[in-house]
Amino acid sequence: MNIVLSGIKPTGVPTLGNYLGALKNFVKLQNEMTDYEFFMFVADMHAITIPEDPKTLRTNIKNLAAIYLASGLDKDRLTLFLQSEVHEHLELGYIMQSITYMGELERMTQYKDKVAKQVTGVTSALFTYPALMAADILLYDAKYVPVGEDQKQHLEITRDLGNRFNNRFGNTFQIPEALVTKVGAKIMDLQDPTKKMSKSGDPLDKGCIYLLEPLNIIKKKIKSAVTDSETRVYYDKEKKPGISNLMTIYSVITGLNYDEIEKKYEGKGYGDFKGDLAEIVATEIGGLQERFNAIINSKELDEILDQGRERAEILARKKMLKVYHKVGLGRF
Ligand code: ATP
Ligand code: LTN
Repeated sequence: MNIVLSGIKPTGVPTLGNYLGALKNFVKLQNEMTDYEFFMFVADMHAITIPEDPKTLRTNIKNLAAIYLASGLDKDRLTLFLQSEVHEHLELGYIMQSITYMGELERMTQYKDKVAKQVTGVTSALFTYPALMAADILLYDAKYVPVGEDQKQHLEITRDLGNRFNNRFGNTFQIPEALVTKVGAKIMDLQDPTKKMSKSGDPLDKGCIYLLEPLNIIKKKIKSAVTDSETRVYYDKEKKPGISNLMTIYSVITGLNYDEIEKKYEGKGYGDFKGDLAEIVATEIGGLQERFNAIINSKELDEILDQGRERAEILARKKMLKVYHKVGLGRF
């Protein structure tokens, strides 16, 4: 059976950007692609590429696993697991590093952005991160990888590495494809719509909506989102990035396209639009929070993660035996 796979790092509390750009899309695909197997993991090994407090990390890991389920994924058709519990990710990550060139890694924009922000203490794991990400995907022969736009470059390097390995050692990996949605692939910060809404930014950022924060705060953040001085609601990403970003959020949640939203708000101002959007987002996130609260301290969450690990391990072990053999490692 073909596999659709994705992962999110447990750095900070997931945002509305993660939900609309990745999680919601994943749920939609799961409902549509009934003859595919779905793998979703918590990319905890990726989280420690930047300094993380152990206690906070553990909480974030558990919360993220519960958020996956609360966002509407069907647990009966899902293999949900923690990256750190399936050791083969690191094994294959190292093999991938052995065929990755320094120059390729130096070109990665996510790395360059993080380095630009961090200045000191940049780790070698942050630099080699794309090799581990390639391993996450190739290990299971995933066919499709739904991600936001920011991850497209990492998918490209994954494809390059898969092809390189196949050419050098013989056919071993399926070459994956990124699945990026047209609308919602990049939700911007509500206070600075030129910047991606990001969970590892400033936790007090008024422009970032966190999935687990109180609904009244979420509403307030939407109502105080930065917009231009015009009042007519219409989409123009270049000239009106603020209102266009809000329209994207509106569109992904309600399913209305930009034209339909423009019509709906003809003759009305930003105030009406923002007020409605605040309610729409609060209802959507409110539902997620209810499901989250029901699952976060249940035994079920642990059971689902155990089953997920077992299923993932079977495929991962089999693939690694093949890889070691192809590369010439071990005593054969
Ligand atoms: P960090 O800030 O820690 O780098 P992040 O918020 O960018 O994290 P990731 O763990 O890197 O989140 O991403 C998880 C998934 O969410 C990826 O598929 C990514 O493309 C998607 N995603 C992240 N931020 C956004 C956003 N603002 N809009 C749409 N999709 C997003
Ligand atoms: N690098 C991704 C998270 C991630 C991922 C993956 C996504 C790690 N491994 C494998 C899809 C498939 C990120 O920063 N969003």
